[in-house]
Amino acid sequence: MKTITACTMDCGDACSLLVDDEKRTVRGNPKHPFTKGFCCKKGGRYFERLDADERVTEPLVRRGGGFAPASWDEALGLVADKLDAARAVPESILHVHGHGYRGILGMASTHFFERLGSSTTYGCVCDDTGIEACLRDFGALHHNDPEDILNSDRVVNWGRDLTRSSVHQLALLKRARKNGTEVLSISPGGDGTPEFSDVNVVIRPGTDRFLAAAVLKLFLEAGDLNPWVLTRTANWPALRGLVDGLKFRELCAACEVPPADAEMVYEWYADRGNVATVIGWGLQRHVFGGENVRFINAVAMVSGNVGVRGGGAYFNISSARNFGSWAHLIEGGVEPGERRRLLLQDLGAELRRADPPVRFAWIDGHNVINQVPDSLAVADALAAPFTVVVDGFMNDTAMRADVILPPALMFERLDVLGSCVHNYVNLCAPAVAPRDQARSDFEVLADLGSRLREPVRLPDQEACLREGLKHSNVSLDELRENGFAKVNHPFVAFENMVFGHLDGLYRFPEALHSEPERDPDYPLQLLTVVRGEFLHSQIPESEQRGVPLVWISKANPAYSVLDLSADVYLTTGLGAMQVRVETLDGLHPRAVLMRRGGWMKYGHGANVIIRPMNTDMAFGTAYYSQTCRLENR
Ligand SMILES: Nc1nc2c(c(=O)[nH]1)N[C@H]1C(S)=C(S)[C@@H](COP(=O)(O)OP(=O)(O)OC[C@H]3O[C@@H](n4cnc5c(=O)[nH]c(N)nc54)[C@H](O)[C@@H]3O)O[C@H]1N2
Ligand SMILES: Nc1nc2c(c(=O)[nH]1)N[C@H]1C(S)=C(S)[C@@H](COP(=O)(O)OP(=O)(O)OC[C@H]3O[C@@H](n4cnc5c(=O)[nH]c(N)nc54)[C@H](O)[C@@H]3O)O[C@H]1N2
Ligand SMILES: [Mo]
Repeated sequence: MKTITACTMDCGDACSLLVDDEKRTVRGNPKHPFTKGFCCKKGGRYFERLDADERVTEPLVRRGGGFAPASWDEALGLVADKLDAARAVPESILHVHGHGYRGILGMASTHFFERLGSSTTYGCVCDDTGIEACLRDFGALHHNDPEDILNSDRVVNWGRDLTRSSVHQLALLKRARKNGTEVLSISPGGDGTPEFSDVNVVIRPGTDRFLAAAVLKLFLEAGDLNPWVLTRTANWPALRGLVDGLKFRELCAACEVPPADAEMVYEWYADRGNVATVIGWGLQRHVFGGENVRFINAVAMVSGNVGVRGGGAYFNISSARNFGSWAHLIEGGVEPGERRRLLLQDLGAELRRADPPVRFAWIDGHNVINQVPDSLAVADALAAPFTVVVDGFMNDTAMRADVILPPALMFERLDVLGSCVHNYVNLCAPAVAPRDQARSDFEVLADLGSRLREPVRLPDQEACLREGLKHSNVSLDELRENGFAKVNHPFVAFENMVFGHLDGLYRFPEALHSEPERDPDYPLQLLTVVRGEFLHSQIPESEQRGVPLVWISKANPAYSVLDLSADVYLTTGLGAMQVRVETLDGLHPRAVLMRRGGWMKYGHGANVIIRPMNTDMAFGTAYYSQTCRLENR
């Protein structure tokens, strides 16, 4: 039987899918206006993950040096006892939830642990830096409908590798190009952007704000600014004063973009017609990532391309924006209030410092040891508490748990979810039975809650879904009928230049920070970017054998001195890992490119040598500001 269901992976495309339970095949739903009948490799091959030999499909409890299978009754009984004991000091309980699964029901663990008054995390490993930047500028998180890119005369893509991160946006852009839309991409190179771009500009990683400021400088010098646009801003004089004081050549030098290229970017924005600005997530994973996004938004604004068809600045929308909370339907536990929060991207040190110490940790949908900086510190610190990991794979986090609980994965469980790119909401209907003993996270928590000495009772799933959808124009019945529905949002965001701030005006950034000096001991910069075939660390173990690969340009200063036939090490202030080096044309000479998500247990975990560093906004993680060197030893 074919079921209309949807992908719940952490990806903006949020595909509507047709799953055949007998043939165990996945296809894009042809009726879905965004998914249009195709899906990416990760989704298309998901049965390989569901059926993998290496999948954990029964509860496992640590005994001695290893794990022993246990019944749910035994495993949850043990967990309930530990949780009951820890509840005397609610802060000694820690909940860590990642990006492994999303949805209305996917909020269950967040709400459940809030009712226990547990500690939780703050800060972000993904996109909050850019989101905060957009909130400061626009006052709200909206962008034009993705289909509006078809109305653009030109697209300036600041660092989004659509060939890997979004096959459907890529398809839209290809359609636009057939109709004459031109695309200019700005990135450190070595990515898939040339496949969909007419022109590529190579930039020093982390420095887009200087290129954007150089473009603003040229707008000021040309002097033909749109007065209407400026009246829609609260602080134009501050930005003008700032940019007046900057020198075009120095700005170009700071981002290592030739002045002629910066002039070209200016012309792309200044010419007749509408320009859409696409902003990737990579450029906000730097210490001044937020400022990078704000200066790019400023270019979109000053050039008159915000609030118009064919224009707009696309960073993100919130995938949860169409849903209300159902947390108030839970019975038992404490009323939601202030909680202790540990900084996610420095979790190792935060756990070491925590007072009262964490005695019980629940980790779900997050290969946290692998994905946050200083993986070894996180692994060490998680050895002390009783740790429950809800995951279907024996990854770097699960292998250090005291109890592993096997979740039903996508296609095996129900949920409703949205997208951070488009405005459709999808029903993720169960299309196959959960394998072996796997149970949905929701059911696991409902069962656990009822076993506690003072129970915490989750409502039934249907009630949660209906409550979650209450404030949207979408009903659960409609979703059951079609598999998806579009939520009403304006096609053009901030039309007539009315912004989300109370006064309706736009806000420019008022400071431009210099890039930190290059460290002579670590003159290169490590970019740990997404890989096309897999999501984050959800990589089959068989793909992780041997020494991990990094790429550099032949113009990289390390290239001429390295002996590539001998062992090569990628070294940072935190440690070293052995790598293989290949060359890649077009990559910035100081960049070392690595595809992220490989596991520490195979020597592929880049976060072992990445230091916790904050970005400038929302406690984001500055992974890409990690400096490094390559050496033979
Ligand atoms: N196949 C696949 N798709 C995914 C994911 C996945 O793991 N696999 N993950 C999903 C998630 S959660 C996310 S957040 C997104 C990430 O999607 P992207 O933003 O596309 O990718 P990142 O790897 O985060 O960022 C790397 C990109 O940013 C560019 N870049 C890096 N630094 C800079 C800079 O300073 N300036 C400029 N201009 N460009 C820079 C790099 O050239 C690279 O193309 O992808 C989503 N989609
Ligand atoms: N070095 C470096 N590290 C990075 C980044 C970087 O740029 N550089 N980028 C970061 C980014 S953008 C992100 S979004 C994060 C992602 O980091 P994570 O949120 O840790 O993402 P995954 O590695 O995909 O791990 C998710 C886990 O959830 C599990 N899972 C899947 N479905 C379910 C389910 O239904 N229930 C449960 N309980 N578990 C499930 C999967 O098996 C997987 O082990 O990583 C960040 N890490
Ligand atoms: Mo992400």
